[in-house]
Amino acid sequence: MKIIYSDKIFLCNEKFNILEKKALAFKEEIIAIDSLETLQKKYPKAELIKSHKHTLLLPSFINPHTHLEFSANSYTLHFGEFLIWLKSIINSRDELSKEAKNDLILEKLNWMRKTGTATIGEISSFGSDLKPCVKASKDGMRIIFFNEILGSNENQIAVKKEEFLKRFQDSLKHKSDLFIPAVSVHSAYSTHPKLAKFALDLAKERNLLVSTHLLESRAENFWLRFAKGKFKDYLKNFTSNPVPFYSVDSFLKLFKDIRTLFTHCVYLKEWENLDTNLHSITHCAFSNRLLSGKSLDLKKALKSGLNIHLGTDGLSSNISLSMLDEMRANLLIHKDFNLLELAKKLILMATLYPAKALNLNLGEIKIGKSADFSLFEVKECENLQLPLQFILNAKFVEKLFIKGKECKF
Ligand code: MCF
Ligand code: FE
Repeated sequence: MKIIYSDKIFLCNEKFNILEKKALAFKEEIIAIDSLETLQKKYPKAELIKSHKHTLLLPSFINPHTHLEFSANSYTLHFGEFLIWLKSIINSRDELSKEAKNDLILEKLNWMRKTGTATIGEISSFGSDLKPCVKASKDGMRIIFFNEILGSNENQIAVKKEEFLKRFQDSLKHKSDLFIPAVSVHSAYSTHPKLAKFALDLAKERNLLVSTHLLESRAENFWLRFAKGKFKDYLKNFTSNPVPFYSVDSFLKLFKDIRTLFTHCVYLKEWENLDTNLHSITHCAFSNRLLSGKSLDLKKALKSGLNIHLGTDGLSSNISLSMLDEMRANLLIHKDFNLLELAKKLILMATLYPAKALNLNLGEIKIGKSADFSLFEVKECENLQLPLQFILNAKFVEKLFIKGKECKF
């Protein structure tokens, strides 16, 4: 048993309660929340963790959408419009993934932990991120490993299935509490229905989490809704008369009864066709600015009752994998919110909401939840201002705990 004291605690419950001068008693899970004195009396043998600084304790961040295999990108990929980016990533993906060796991915994983993230959802395109992700999970980081399937060529279905299955089975060998194999269907424009069905049947059969990219660009919107636009021109390079594999509705139907994280959704209109219990939206503001030319209407999205949470996407469409940087970007773009209210919401969108989306027993400081939390040094500040001031100023953790164990960086 351990006890940790903090000057301030963000519980990250819906009401966003802030505790002052309280302590947690914890093993792998949070056991009690009370004054330090009471907890020390109740658990006299517990080890006391006390910082000499003025601190804020909050659930560690969950970043449910990364692409670590593209971590070597800077200056390589082209931004400003989706198809320009897509062409550049298709041209450079082999070279970029060769550059993103084990050590670079491990460095990024470690940096994420330093910036307060204990859980990630990694979209694995090739499987070259498997080894470092497994290592990180053994060192104390929770990884949801989404094995990606994609391919549009009818003649390559069998090869693609086999290659996906091999990667999935390789990831399954490492399954543990902190390493969770899952499935990613890349997108409606890139994944043949036979491949999508194959991967989603596997997900249903094994009760796996699923992630997919949806309606992120104007080009994709035009393609799925009207079968025209820049996507059509681009696909004409490969087939004489390309047609979309799905309508928005028929794509959404594939995910019926499957716990799925839909990433981007900036052009989504069919809010009511998503399942509020199982479906959620991963909002990647920075990525949308670089690729999509449009931001998510967060007010409208939240009104739909769906779980909307934050993700950074990869360094293929961002300059940082820190959820704090992503929150700062969000503060700037969602101008139709009260700033102090938005700050609280964004912190929940990096803790409680992604935990719910991934069905994990964490993301909140509450008895019975996994002891996944971080401690940041903060300055004296009134509670009303603290969530905003924390987002504006915080960079690195003082301490990070995952399942009750302190991470060594
Ligand atoms: O989320 C962004 C933008 N949308 C789609 N895909 C990716 C993103 N960042 C990386 N990707 C990867 C994707 O997983 O890029 C490749 C896929 O492997 C595109 S290949 C059509
Ligand atoms: Fe992505």
